[in-house]
Parts: sequence; structure tokens; C-alpha cells
Amino acid sequence: MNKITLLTGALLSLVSSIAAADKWDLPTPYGDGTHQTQVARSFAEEVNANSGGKLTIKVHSGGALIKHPEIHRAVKSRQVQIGEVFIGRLGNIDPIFKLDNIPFLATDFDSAEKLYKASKAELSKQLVKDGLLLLYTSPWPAQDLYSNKPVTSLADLSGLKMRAYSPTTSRLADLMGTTPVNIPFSDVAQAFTTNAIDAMVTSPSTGVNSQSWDYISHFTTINAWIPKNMMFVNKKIFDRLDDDVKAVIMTAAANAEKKGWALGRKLAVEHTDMLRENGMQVSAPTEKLDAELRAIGATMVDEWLVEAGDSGKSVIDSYRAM
Ligand code: PCA
Repeated sequence: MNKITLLTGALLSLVSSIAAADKWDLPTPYGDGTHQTQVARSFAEEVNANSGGKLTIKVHSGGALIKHPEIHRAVKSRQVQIGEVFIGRLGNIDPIFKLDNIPFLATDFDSAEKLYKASKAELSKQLVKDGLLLLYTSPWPAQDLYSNKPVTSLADLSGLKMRAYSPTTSRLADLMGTTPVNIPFSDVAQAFTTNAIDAMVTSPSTGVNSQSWDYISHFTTINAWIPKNMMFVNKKIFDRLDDDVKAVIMTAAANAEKKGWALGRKLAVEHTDMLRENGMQVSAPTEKLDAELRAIGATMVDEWLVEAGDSGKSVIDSYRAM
């Protein structure tokens, strides 16, 4: 072999290794202030650091590349390779996504972990139907009630406009005697100040991220449910990767899941304290409000079971058996 042949060979292998280096865009729905995006960034950094230059994932947070309602479709159609969404938003695609927002089914983190275990196979199966592979989930702290006056029973909310962020929370607003209004997280502060909404149910984190003390006064810790975001990748694109890169992604996903669940638990406490420290009136629900809300929760579980059929029943059965 002469020098020229050797050089050509070296160049060719260089070119092919450059061609093999994949670049993925990862749209996230929420901004950099949320723990969800921090978890997504640490996931991407771990993959980038360990994939030996074969894959680089770039995070585009806060809907900057693709808006939240479009992210699922964008990964499915391979407009982007990977993405994160709030699970409950997809409720109209399949009931398994609605399960993530059912109130008073799993209200503490131990129960929420069990519900995730019981529902994961069904969740993954549904994603596979759209050519998607579930990588990890990350919870929000439990969902609490924000209002502009004390709420001692549902009567205090009657007729108010309630923010909804998923089909299930629209139904919840109906059953609470309020009017659901769909408002994305990015518009929450403005929606309150322009009276487009009067109340919302979301985590203390989302209040902290949007400085809710500037526009709303009362926070009732109803601990209604623990919803999750999920990260998924287009399966065809994933399947084309080398095995070592696949393994790096799965390890980073498992680490992100651990980190997300630990943060969810921790921020539930820290962010509730921050709301209080910033002047919000934080209180536990009255027995009456709690009982009224739990009755709605029971109705919503029943409605969900009718909608989700046998597979839904087996998810609930295995959750309750844990
Ligand atoms: N915050 C997100 C979803 C759930 C949560 O706690 C939001 O309000 O949009």
C-alpha cells in the first residue's frame, strides 16, 4: 500500500465517522426555570458526554422550536427525533394519557410511583403505536388550588373560570361547577391579570416559576394528583443507532427518571414554602372541600374505567393490589 492509498483510507474513515455523527433536536414545552427542563438538559448532557461523539442532542426549551401542542406529532412524523410533553395533554389520543391527570387516585409520591409502575406497560404500548419509544417520565409536585379568595367548599368556586391544561382537567373544572378555560403555562400570569381565569389547579412549582404571588392570593394544598412529563424518541430513528449509543441513551434516561422523581418530591415542599414566604395565603383544605373533591375524584375514576375498558381496569387493579 502506498502513502496515497493509506491517506485516502484515513480520509474515508474520517468522512464516514463524521457522517455517522447524529445531531438531534429536543423540543421541551416548559422553560429553563422548571425542573423538567433541567432534567431534560442533564439527560442530553449525559448522552452528549458519553456517546463518543456519535450523537449530540440539542435542547430547545419553552416551546422555542416547536410549540407544546405540536411536539408529539413532530416526533411521530420525524420532524424532530426526540421530544418531551406533558402526558395529560394527549388525553384525546388514548385514555391511558388521561390517567395521568385523574384526581385523588394517587396523591402522594409513593402512590404516584406505584401508579406509574402499574401503567407503564400500557403507556409504552400506546406510544409504540405511534412509532415512539418511552425514555423516561418526570413528575410535577402534587396539584394544588390557586384562587383569589379562601375556598372552604366548592360553593366558593361556583361559576368561576378555571384554567384547564388537559381534557381531564376540563372535565374536572366542569364537575367542580366552574368553567374550564384552556391556558398554556406561558400565558397563566397574563390570563389572571386580564381576568380570563379566576382559579387554577397546578403545582407549587408552576406558581413559583410564574411568580404567582404577583397575581393571585390563596393557595390550598388539595394535593389532587401528581402528573408527569415524558420524554420519547422516534423509534425508527432510535433503532438505527449503534448499540453502544442506544445503551448510553437508556442509561441517561434511567438517571433522568431518578433525578426527576427526586426533584418532584423535594420541590413539592420547597416551592410551597416559597409561595408562603412571598406572601401567599397557604392553607390545608377544609374537610368539606376535601370530601367534595374526593367524591369528584371517585366519579372521574369511574368515568375513566368506562372509557378505558379492560386494559384500563387491569391497570387500576394492579395499582390497587400494590
Ligand atoms: N405544571 C404544569 C403542568 C403541571 C404542573 O404542575 C402546568 O401548569 O402547565
